Order: sequence, then C-alpha cells, then structure tokens
Amino acid sequence: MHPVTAYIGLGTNLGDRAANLERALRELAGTPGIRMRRTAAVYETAPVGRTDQDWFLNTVAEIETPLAPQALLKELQAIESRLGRVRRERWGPRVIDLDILLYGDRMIDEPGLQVPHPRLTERAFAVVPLAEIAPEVMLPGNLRLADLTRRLAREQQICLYTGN
Ligand code: A4P
Ligand code: MG
Repeated sequence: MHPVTAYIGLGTNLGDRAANLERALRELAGTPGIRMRRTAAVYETAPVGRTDQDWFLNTVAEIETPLAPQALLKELQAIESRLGRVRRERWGPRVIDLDILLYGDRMIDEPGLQVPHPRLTERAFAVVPLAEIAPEVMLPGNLRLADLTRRLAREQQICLYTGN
C-alpha cells in the first residue's frame, strides 16, 4: 500500500508525563511500518471534558505509514498497553492516550474508528500542536487551521511546556 501521512495526537496526565511522552514517541518511531516525520513541541493543557483532573502534556506527531487505519490503531493501542495504560473511565486520567487525528485525507467511520478524530476541531490541545507542524492541512468542513487555532487558544488554557 502507498504510504500515507497521518497525524497522531499524544496526551498524558498521570505519572511522569514528560517521560511518558518521550517513551511513546520512541515506541512509535520504533514500530515497523511507522516512519516518524516530525513532532510538535510539548504543550501543557488544562483538562477538557472532565475538568477535575490534572493538567495534561500534549503533542502531535506526523508519521508516514503503509499500515491501514485499523492496523495503525492496533499498533497505537499496543503502545498504550506497553506503557501501562489501564482503561477506567472515559476521559479520565491516563498514562498515555494515542489518537489518530488525521489519516491522509481519508474520512473513516467504522466500529471503533472515526477519522478525522470526531472532537479534533473543538480541542486546542490537538489543534495547536497540529497547526505548528502542519499549518497547510485541511480539516473537515474546510476549516482553516489558523482561524481555529486563534479561537480555541483564547477559549482553552494551553501553553508551551518548558519542563516542570
Ligand atoms: N477510537 C475511535 N476513533 C479513534 C481515533 N481516531 N483514534 C476509539 C483513536 N481511537 C479512536 O478511546 C476509546 C475508543 O475510541 C477506542 O477504543 C478506539 O477504538 P480510549 O483511548 O480507550 O478512551 P478515551 O481516550 O478516554 O476516549 P476518547 O474518546 O479517545 O477520548 P478523547 O476524546 O480522546 O479525550 N484534555 C486535555 N487537555 N488533553 C487531553 O489529551 N484527552 C481526553 C480524551 C480528554 N481531555 C483531555 C485530553
Ligand atoms: Mg483515545
């Protein structure tokens, strides 16, 4: 299969967050069939959805892969398990969360997989790092990443993470 450019959102708010991100990125880069292209800076972000939990570190990675979307999702879930993620409540605290934000320009609506990620355009923690590394990318509904970034960054707390 022809390689596709995909964007993976990474988030963590449990344990050593910076180490969790580093390890997940290493595992991603070391997965057969995944070529790491670039990664955004690390952002510290207020929790969205369930707000009574710790702040997150978030970033986005651009990868190139011949893996089909479901196969890619399986690899991401395997990395989550290797990092010790235990699924408890939806939107609750997690060691690591790996989401497929975009998979080329494909629209996917299958059991267990929606791409573009259904909540992508509502979330500064995904949109801001994505805009940093892929400002030209088109979102569903012909939304311009730059407009969206400005609006979301005003509504949701997000800042560059510089360590501790
Ligand atoms: N799934 C469907 N589409 C996708 C996709 N594009 N990528 C399914 C990855 N997974 C996808 O996810 C639940 C199910 O989503 C999976 O079984 C998969 O088949 P999960 O990771 O088990 O559970 P979750 O992460 O709690 O749910 P979900 O829906 O992924 O949550 P969200 O919407 O990703 O929100 N606030 C800040 N600041 N930063 C964050 O990173 N993350 C969340 C999680 C909430 N608030 C946050 C952050
Ligand atoms: Mg998830």
